[in-house]
Amino acid sequence: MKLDSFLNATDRLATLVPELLDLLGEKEKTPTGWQALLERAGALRLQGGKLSLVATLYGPTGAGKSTLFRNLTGIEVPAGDEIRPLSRGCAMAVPEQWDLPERGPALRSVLPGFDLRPLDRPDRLRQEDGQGLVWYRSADRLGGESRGGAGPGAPGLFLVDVPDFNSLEIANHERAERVLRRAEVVVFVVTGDSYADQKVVEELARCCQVAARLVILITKVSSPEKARLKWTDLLDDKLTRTDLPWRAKFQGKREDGRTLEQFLRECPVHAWPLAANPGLEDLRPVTAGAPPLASLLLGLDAEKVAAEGLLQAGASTSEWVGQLANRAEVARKERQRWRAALDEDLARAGLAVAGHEFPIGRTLEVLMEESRAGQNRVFRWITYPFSRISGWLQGGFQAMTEAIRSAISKPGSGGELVRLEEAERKSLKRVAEELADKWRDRLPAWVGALDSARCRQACDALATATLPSPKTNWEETLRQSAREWVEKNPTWAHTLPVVLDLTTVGGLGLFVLDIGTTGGLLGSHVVLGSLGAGGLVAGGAGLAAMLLRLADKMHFQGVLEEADRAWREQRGREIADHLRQHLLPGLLGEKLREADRLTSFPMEELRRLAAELTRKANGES
Ligand SMILES: Nc1nc2c(ncn2[C@@H]2O[C@H](COP(=O)(O)OP(=O)(O)O)[C@@H](O)[C@H]2O)c(=O)[nH]1
Ligand SMILES: [Mg+2]
Repeated sequence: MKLDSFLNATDRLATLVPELLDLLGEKEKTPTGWQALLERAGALRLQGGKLSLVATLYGPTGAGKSTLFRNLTGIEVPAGDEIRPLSRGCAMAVPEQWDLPERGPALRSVLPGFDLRPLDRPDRLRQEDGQGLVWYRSADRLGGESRGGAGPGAPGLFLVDVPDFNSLEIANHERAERVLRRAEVVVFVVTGDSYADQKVVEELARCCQVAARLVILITKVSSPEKARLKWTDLLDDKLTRTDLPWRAKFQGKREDGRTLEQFLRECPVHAWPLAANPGLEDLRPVTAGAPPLASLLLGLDAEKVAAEGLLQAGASTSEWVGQLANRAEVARKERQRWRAALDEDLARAGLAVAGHEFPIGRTLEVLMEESRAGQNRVFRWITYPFSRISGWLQGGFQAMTEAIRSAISKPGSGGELVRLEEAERKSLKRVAEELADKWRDRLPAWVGALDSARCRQACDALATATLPSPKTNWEETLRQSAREWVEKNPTWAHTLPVVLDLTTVGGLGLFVLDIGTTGGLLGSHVVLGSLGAGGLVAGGAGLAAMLLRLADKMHFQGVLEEADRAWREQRGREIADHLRQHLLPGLLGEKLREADRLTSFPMEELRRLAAELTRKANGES
């Protein structure tokens, strides 16, 4: 197998997968196969060429694991008919001389990440201890068979007795599973009474998923034949019935393409009949022609089995990572929809702010600039007798000039004419609060809650941010339309700068009309015409009304419409951007970064790496 590419894929996944799980908020325990992959790949890297195998006993409490361990290794671990569970620690039999201090580093390279300590007293194993603590002692023989050639360079077999997976002491389950993840070989020990227990069958499925080799040992039966009958009942009845959920658990594929069920059917089965003082001589294979348990363990080809262990963990991970990527893609779409909805809200908020104001200052300035330019250009010869402008129109011009002049001279007086910045700060405060309220009420579950203190802080940050000054692009539209008006209405264009005496008003351009609603100038005041000729001032107070009536009279409503539209479009966008930059981060900053990271997450790479963990990708069949 192409070991390098396999290990490199594992390394990269070790970075990507936890990040993705974090982004998805998946905090549950990761599957055994994934953890097994990390454990085994780590061990393989450290061990270099000479591979050792880890074999674990695994089974429910009282099944006889420790009794078997004692019999195989001669190491006096606590075992027997006592208060359950009996042991809480893990005991490991190491090949002879592997317990020498100078072999510490080599030993640690077989079980990287475990806390390995020499087993000085058997009762160590009764005490509560941390995860990953393994007590070891050397055993020169296994079941009376010499380990043979166990020199410093030879591969070793490390046999581990672990606590149970089914007692009330839940920490025991984790201790046992931790060793299971590392172990290539599993001896599943179960009594004849408990072979059909739910927890037992679930753990059996887990072993089929991660172990390279699995051996079944059925204890406390009256005869090997009884063990065989029970095992057949499990395989042919319990695990195949379509009305029970167990069948489905064994239909997943192993790295070589077999289903877990097929694999289980091909595992060697041994029986250890009931005895007052059980010895290894009573332990025999149920499967015809199978070697004794100890020879079976000692006869394993370390290279081959270690590679299978790695590939098996890889295959089970590959499938899981594929599913993870599927979930991530669904979540990514969700995040993108959420992002788009936020953008829509911001755009609407921007338009609401811009629609509250009409840039009267710049509009009048541009109108007059273009009128004057027109006079110089083409209408020089036109003289429009000022005296022929109707009285009410003159009055209107005067009233408007006066209103503007007085509003400008008393800034902040609360009238319709306000400085752009002042109008916008007020509107921004309102829309920011509305947005925060809306978002707080409708946050997707994965964003979590948004507390009011945070909303307040974000709104404060927005209030202190410098407002962007409007770009002048919209004025081009305005100017174009003003120019057309001048061409079509030379007489009015000639009159406008003369009668609307704003030359003495400074800084007019900075002022906007505060329209009072969000609909824009024309959305809120289109009552032109119906007001009749009651005079510019009489038909409704206010600059907006005056301006509209003047426009009606002088036919420049089109210019106002264009100015209004172009302004709202441009300023709306600018304000939306401003909110995006100064309100959004305070409210949802890290959630947005997470959503963006998920959006840009290298999903294709993830899928490719997952595929690289399979035998197929490694060029084997
Ligand atoms: N292993 C084994 N134990 C047996 C058998 N018959 C009775 N026992 C008793 O079952 C108990 C098994 O306990 P232990 O080995 O501590 O179980 P563990 O919790 O799996 O480690 C011991 O008291 C054995 O003496 C048998 O056929 N095989
Ligand atoms: Mg035990």
